[in-house]
Amino acid sequence: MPVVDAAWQEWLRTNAARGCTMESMIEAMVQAGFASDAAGEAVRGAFGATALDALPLAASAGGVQAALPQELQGSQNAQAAYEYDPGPVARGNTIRAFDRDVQVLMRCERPQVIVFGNVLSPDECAEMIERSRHRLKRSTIVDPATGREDVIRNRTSEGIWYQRGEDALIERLDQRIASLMNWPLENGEGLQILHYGPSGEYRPHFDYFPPDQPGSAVHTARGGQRVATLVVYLNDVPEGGETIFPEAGLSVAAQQGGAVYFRYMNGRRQLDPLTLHGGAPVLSGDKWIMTKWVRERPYV
Ligand code: PD2
Ligand code: ZN
Repeated sequence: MPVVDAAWQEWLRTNAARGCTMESMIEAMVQAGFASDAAGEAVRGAFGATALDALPLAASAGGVQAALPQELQGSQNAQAAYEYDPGPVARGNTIRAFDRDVQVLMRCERPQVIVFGNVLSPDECAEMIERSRHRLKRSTIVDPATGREDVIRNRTSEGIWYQRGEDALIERLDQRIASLMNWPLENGEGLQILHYGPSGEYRPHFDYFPPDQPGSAVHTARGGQRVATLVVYLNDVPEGGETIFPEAGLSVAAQQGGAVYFRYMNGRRQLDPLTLHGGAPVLSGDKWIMTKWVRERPYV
């Protein structure tokens, strides 16, 4: 069984500060191999053991936080329930995305998640891997308190950013993705390529910037809040490496050219806590992904 070492303590602190529910954190730790009582103890410790010890651990989603006094509720539960308004992605089982027909393989309404096939061709995937392979740098994570990018063990991957439209291939992919996500091209961040080696993972997190954290303002100053994410899989991962949504009990396998889309900000600017997600540990082979995050306003 894993132990609550410095990396796990950091994970507990960061996710408690980001407004994750206790249940989602316990579930993530159990998925990572902890016994449920050990996970419960660690999570309760992160939320402040003395105040919470008296409270029962409810089994249903949101139960623990719903039972808390107002002053102890996480930022997500203190707000009105997230309203699932219609997302921007086109209906249908095949979507014409700029220059390519993309297959819709699965749609989930709560949270809003769509799994696609055939977003990139095998040649395009190979080209993005090859041009990135020798330029990778260890990935960072945003410290919610300061907004600084730090290397931490919650995210064991290496990555590289491409400027929007920086050459013909990137421009074509940016256009295809903007068309698929049905969101203005200029609201997109540059494409990011990430590589995870054996046992590499990205523990559950939110892609949006927590509004109640002082560090978020640094990031939202340009383009506003993140609205949705598209993760494209550039290779088949033989075992592990799924994109997981622990609150929703969803897991998406990494298959070359496929992608997972999820939307977490609605038209009322609410943020959806059910989009807690992570990259499960790679159990064999390695994993390459390409990520597009889109903002509420032009990202210039
Ligand atoms: O590697 C993934 O599957 C993954 C999962 C969740 C990547 C990210 N989030 C991310 O880069 O934000
Ligand atoms: Zn993410």
